[in-house]
Amino acid sequence: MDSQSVILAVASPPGSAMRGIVRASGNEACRVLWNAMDPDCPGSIAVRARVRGVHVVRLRDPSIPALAMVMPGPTSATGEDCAEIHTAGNPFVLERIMTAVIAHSDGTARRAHPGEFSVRAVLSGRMPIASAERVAAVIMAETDAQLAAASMLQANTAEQSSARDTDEIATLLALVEAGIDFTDQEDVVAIARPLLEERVRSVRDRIRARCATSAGAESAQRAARVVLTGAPNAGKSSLFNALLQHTRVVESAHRGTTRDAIEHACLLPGGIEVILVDAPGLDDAIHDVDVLMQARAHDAINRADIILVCQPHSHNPVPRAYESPLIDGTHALVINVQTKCDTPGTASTTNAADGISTSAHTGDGIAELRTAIARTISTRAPRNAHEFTLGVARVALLQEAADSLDDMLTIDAPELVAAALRTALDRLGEVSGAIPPDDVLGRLLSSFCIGK
Ligand SMILES: Nc1nc2c(ncn2[C@@H]2O[C@H](COP(=O)(O)OP(=O)(O)OP(=O)(O)O)[C@@H](O)[C@H]2O)c(=O)[nH]1
Ligand SMILES: [Mg+2]
Repeated sequence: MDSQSVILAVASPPGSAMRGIVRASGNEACRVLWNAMDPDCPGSIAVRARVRGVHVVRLRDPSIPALAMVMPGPTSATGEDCAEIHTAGNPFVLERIMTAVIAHSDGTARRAHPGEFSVRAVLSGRMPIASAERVAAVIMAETDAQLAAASMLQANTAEQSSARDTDEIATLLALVEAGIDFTDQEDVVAIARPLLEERVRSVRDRIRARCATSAGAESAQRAARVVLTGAPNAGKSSLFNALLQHTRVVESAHRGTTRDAIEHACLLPGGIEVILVDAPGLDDAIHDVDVLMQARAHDAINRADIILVCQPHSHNPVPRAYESPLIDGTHALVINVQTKCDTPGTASTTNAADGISTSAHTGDGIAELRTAIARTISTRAPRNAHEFTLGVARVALLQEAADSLDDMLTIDAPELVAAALRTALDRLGEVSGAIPPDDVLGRLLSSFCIGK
């Protein structure tokens, strides 16, 4: 990761507003921003001299007045010199400023990657990794439940639990190393293998339990996958298009038209974005190509957060629910949908037990179904506060620590046992807030937006 460049980003929200902000961080940040200003104006000279505070300046291109805010390192948010230009919140003007600043920087400045300001803050020790994850979770939150979950990312709880495990592994490592170093001395007894295994198993189980209760954190931070399933010809593709409010997939009277899972982002009431997935109809596979189709359908269901079980509206007074062991076996939430409710001879009902009645042809029930999906997502609350005490990046580190302890249990050579314990110790050290390696930052980066 390049940490020398001055990084630049528009740090105000997209679109027009009263005020727009161009943010810069890096040890040359003040000089780089000064390059884009009228050099003789007193405010610009103060910027160039890295004088902390707010200065009135005039930009060169476009020639407009602006405010420049200077926050010299190491006490700035990123630990480096930070400077901002505050001006009219016009996206075109902000882009012109970005381009001009980069053009006049002699290669010193470049656009920031998503989350790069926060990464620099973590690397300089100005922000613990747990806080960075909290920022990421707040940015990604789309519902009240997710916002509540983000505020539950309690660094201290995670750090306290891992400190106990870290102590135990450090003790075991010391005992194993004592065995290696002093086996020729009578008064130093290496830890007996059965006792070592018992203690390692119990730390590993504690770590795995924490990973399991934190698994909800990831799903709270990404768009939910809403998968349409049911028998061939049930009207899934037509419903998919109706929910999207434009024709995206082929619908036809021919059974088995949809042969692959097709996904598309869909905006629901309340501004909730989901990934809508149209899948092949569930059927007994006969031909080779059908086997592949069914595999795609199964995979889509397994990855679903919400399943729309589609069944054509029944002429019978009590319709039999569509059944599939595959659907029964998932953790996804199920919404039953009765399709084709416009078919002659059927009465339209919106009964929770029978499912929501819809017609892709007349549009009946589509708004209700969109609202029902949005409501289901909003109530997809964390089951308890412990689920959200860790962020995604740290859960991955805990899993690596537990894997390393698993490896240790299969190894006999004391040197390799010590190496496996040390790996577990390192991973736990990273969880408790030591400088994280690049790949952990990479995971964080991918979930941030530019300017943070
Ligand atoms: N009357 C009526 N017909 C519908 C409705 N929705 C779908 N159909 C018809 O039902 C047939 C199957 O529709 P599709 O949407 O392609 O069904 P599907 O479930 O995607 O089918 P496969 O991809 O083969 O599994 C088509 O002839 C559609 O015109 C509806 O709301 N009302
Ligand atoms: Mg289809």
